[in-house]
Amino acid sequence: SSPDSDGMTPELEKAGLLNKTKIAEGGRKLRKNWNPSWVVLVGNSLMFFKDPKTQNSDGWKPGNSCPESSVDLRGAQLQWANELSSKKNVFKLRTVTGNEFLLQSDTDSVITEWYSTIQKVIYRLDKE
Ligand code: I3P
Repeated sequence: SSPDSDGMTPELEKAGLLNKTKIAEGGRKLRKNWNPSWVVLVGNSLMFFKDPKTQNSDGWKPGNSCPESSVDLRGAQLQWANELSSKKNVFKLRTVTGNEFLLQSDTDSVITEWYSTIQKVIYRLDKE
């Protein structure tokens, strides 16, 4: 049987390595601290894992390790934000709770794919 034969496990949309910094918590501005993060988009959630080396690229294994943090994409806002960084290919994700993250990749195709995939999930949730 498939790993999701009960239909209860949310679908893995995308996973990969991005540079990440949180820039606001509950609307309060934070000091930037860029770090590589293993980012996993599953169901309505974007999850950030600390150590990319403990993850495998071909899948998301629940119980493998604990996400460092998790973002609910319902009502979230996504926008390109190259003016907010000296780095290229930066977008900003803002949650309904006022948490803001910058995500970045030096590879153009990687960041555009992440942007459109996250945007698709946000649109889907808006319509529900
Ligand atoms: C910050 C660090 C960040 C930089 C940020 C600096 O300095 O260099 O990488 O953001 O610029 O303030 P520090 O390590 O002393 O905190 P970018 O790489 O995104 O440009 P900023 O203050 O203009 O956001």
